[in-house]
Amino acid sequence: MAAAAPSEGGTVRTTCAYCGVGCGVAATPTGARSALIRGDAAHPANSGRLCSKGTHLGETIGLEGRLLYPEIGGRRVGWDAAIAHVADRFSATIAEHGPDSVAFYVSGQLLTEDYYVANKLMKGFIGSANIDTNSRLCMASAVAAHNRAFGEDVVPCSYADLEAAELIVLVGSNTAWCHPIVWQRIEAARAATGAKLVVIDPRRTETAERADLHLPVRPDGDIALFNRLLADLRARGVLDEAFLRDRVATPDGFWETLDTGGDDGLDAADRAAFFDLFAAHPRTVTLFSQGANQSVCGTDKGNAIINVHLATGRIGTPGAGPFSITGQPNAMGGREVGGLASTLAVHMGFSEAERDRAQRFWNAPTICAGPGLKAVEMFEAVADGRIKAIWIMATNPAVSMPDAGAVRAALAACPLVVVSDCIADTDTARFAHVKLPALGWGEKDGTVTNSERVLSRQRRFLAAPEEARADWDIIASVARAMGWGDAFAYTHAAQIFRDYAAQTAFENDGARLLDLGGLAGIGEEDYEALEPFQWGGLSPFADRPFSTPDGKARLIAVKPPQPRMDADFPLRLNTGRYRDQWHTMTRTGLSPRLSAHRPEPLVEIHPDDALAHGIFDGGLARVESRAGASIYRVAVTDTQARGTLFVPMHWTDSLSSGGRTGRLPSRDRDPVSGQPGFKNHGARIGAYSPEWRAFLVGAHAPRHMGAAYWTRSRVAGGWLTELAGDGEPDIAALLPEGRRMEAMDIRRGMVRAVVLDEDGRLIAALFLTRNGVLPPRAWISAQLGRKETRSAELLAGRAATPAPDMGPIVCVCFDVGMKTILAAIGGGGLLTVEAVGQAVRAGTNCGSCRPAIAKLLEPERRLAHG
Ligand SMILES: Nc1nc2c(c(=O)[nH]1)N[C@H]1C(S)=C(S)[C@@H](COP(=O)(O)OP(=O)(O)OC[C@H]3O[C@@H](n4cnc5c(=O)[nH]c(N)nc54)[C@H](O)[C@@H]3O)O[C@H]1N2
Ligand SMILES: Nc1nc2c(c(=O)[nH]1)N[C@H]1C(S)=C(S)[C@@H](COP(=O)(O)OP(=O)(O)OC[C@H]3O[C@@H](n4cnc5c(=O)[nH]c(N)nc54)[C@H](O)[C@@H]3O)O[C@H]1N2
Ligand code: SF4
Ligand SMILES: [Mo]
Repeated sequence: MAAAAPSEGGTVRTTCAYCGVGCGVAATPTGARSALIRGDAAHPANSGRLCSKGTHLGETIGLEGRLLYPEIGGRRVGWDAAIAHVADRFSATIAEHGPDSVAFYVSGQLLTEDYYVANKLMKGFIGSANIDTNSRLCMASAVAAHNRAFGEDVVPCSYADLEAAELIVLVGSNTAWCHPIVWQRIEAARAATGAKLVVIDPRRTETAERADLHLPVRPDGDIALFNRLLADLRARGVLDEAFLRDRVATPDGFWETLDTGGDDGLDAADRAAFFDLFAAHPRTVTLFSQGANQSVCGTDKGNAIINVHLATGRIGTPGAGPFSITGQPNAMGGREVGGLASTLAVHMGFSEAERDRAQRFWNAPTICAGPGLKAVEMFEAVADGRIKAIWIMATNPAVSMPDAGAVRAALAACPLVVVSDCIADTDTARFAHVKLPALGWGEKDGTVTNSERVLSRQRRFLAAPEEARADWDIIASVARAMGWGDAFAYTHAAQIFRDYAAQTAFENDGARLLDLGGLAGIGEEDYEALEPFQWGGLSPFADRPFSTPDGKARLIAVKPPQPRMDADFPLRLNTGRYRDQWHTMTRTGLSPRLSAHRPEPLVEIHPDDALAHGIFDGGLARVESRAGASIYRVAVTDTQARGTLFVPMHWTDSLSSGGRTGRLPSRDRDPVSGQPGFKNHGARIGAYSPEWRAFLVGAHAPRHMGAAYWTRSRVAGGWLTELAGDGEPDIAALLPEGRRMEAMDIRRGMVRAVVLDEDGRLIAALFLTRNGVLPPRAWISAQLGRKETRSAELLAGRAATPAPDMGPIVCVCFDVGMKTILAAIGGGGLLTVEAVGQAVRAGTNCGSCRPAIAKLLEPERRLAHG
């Protein structure tokens, strides 16, 4: 790998703000708040490639919506006052109610340095372990499964294993959408080596569409499937007896009690095809993600997968292993530092010896007594008053926690809520007594670790805006104000990194694989220039004992769960992600291009279920669970299994009314890891038939919509809002001041209104109907800010000579719609994604839409192949 300079000719090498693939980014500032974004060709994760989210990072670095000054009670204050207030209130609460009456709720989007300082403050100085992270909602089950099997939370694989594998199995991972560069590596490897792909997912995702074999497992049917696979491999004699003898401890009675009952929901033929593939290909990588982790039996799922790899010796050799991929950019760094309630620090637990070791290393006045409260329990403790002060950093729990309504009630009743964020008006910040402005991506400096244990620098290439400060700096300032000046005298991220690296090595003596002792003396210049570095090597357990006392890995006996059923809520609700949105949309929601792919939250439902419930494609439906209700646009699709629904996690109260999925999931969680089961809840659905429907495009979005349903998404000149409601719509309230023209179309029950500014530029347009068809959104949105368009056209909502409707946008880089692609395929007899790219450019930049194009090509290909 070429050792490129960290910054050269104004270009700064950093890493992507989004997923755990951890792609290298080369950013070249082009103005105070703008930059040219490219992939970093020298980064081992992506070798220069970026997906749609990474490609469009430049659209999200403006100052729109930013929190720029500290606030107490909604009023701007100076930093000194804010820090003193937080420190005094935390100190007073601890003095009166003890250390466990306060908590930090942090995030895999913090840097390793931020995490380290927060963890040290809470566990060593405040003396509580009440620090947990949104990784509890994300990786906790994988962490617990690793600890049970390997004795340490170590991912035993590398991306290079994908290129060396003969068989790649994806369990509960929509890789094409959520880890797109890993996906591109998988697709390239398949093309080069002919490796086979199996996708295990109840939904036929774009990932599954591309598989050699898709197994539409029933929700939480994975343990039944993997236990049967294990028994089948044993019966065939393909277990690795030598590996089992030398490297694995098998509990007594493990084979005799291996539970192969339980319903995986699969056809016998599909299951047999999978077992044949598995038996035939020793070089197997099993990637798993949220379909495994986010389950009330998530830890057991992880171990069911790991068991199969241990028993076949498919671990620690090139092209083989169980590979949990991380979600957030620094989920792994948080696990390494130990900023979770269930680890002490640097892969250590809470034994007497470990607590003593951490206390001595930190030179701390105290040390937490044992594990702290995990995320769901933490907010329950806020609700019942055990926790009286909480500091939330870099996460939006009012949206992303299960039963988020209960979280909101807890925050509303909490005496002190401190929120550190980059964005001013998040749903969580609405509950904050104190808001602290944090530096965001491109402004902050530190390190992150990706899914394959590669530690990379995130580097600053933008100036700090106004008064925003680094998270570690904010936390250290509060620690100093609480009286711990010596231990938190940090002035540079490199000092913190050195402490962290030293702690991983402190009295380690080979007990823990995580040992960054070699970096403990790193100077500021070398830290600045630090190249991506993989700890543990490509294959950590290839030639090294496992991290258990006897050096052997463990098979763990796991049982398939009872199917979850609820007669009043007979459908199974699954929740997850869209290709081009990131979590609660505080960044991706600002990008018009990223918003084009899925402008509204959809509930996906099988055609038979839609028919049975009287709901239709494009209509609206109310989804209800025991925790709450939400409204979605309906997408009827046979990619959804019968009896199941899928909704996205992304929309917030800032971006919708009623479209917020966080209302629906219950607090049910895995007993070992404490991770909530976001993917399998009881639900019911019914049509929502509003008296009127409307859409509004405008330079600014009104704050109050007066509609039962509204959701908004970004378009080039402003916002596109979809609305629906009952009774008389308050049209005047929806429109801004300006020169208004209106047309009533009584026959179609349609109201059309446009507003121009004094220069004649379009600033808003509203189309409302009681029973008709609304015009397409794209053309009128594109007129925002323009003054050339004739008013008759504006009121019609379409051009006098309409351009062909290009359909929903598939390729966001080049704005290519589905109808354009289908026309090119049909007209040119195209058979490959490459040919489509040559014809209409779609798929030729970031490549995130290539699976969607491949899907559009299927009918043509089937015809061609007879
Ligand atoms: N575009 C985009 N990418 C992202 C993110 C984002 O917000 N947007 N977030 C990042 C983060 S933090 C994370 S954690 C990852 C998550 O990445 P993924 O885990 O790939 O994403 P999800 O959509 O949450 O869920 C994956 C799949 O699990 C399936 N599933 C549900 N139940 C089951 C089951 O019982 N068994 C099996 N086998 N499968 C099941 C779902 O149908 C879904 O398709 O994505 C990261 N990347
Ligand atoms: N229903 C359902 N819910 C889910 C999931 C699901 O699949 N289904 N998935 C879960 C998973 S896996 C995850 S990871 C979570 C994610 O959920 P969240 O962590 O709540 O989601 P984000 O929108 O990423 O929130 C990050 C916040 O941090 C801010 N921020 C960004 N960078 C910085 C920074 O450097 N410093 C500070 N102080 N703030 C910053 C952003 O503006 C934003 O407000 O959601 C979980 N919730
Ligand atoms: S795959 Fe996409 S979102 Fe994930 S790190 Fe790479 S560029 Fe960023
Ligand atoms: Mo995540």
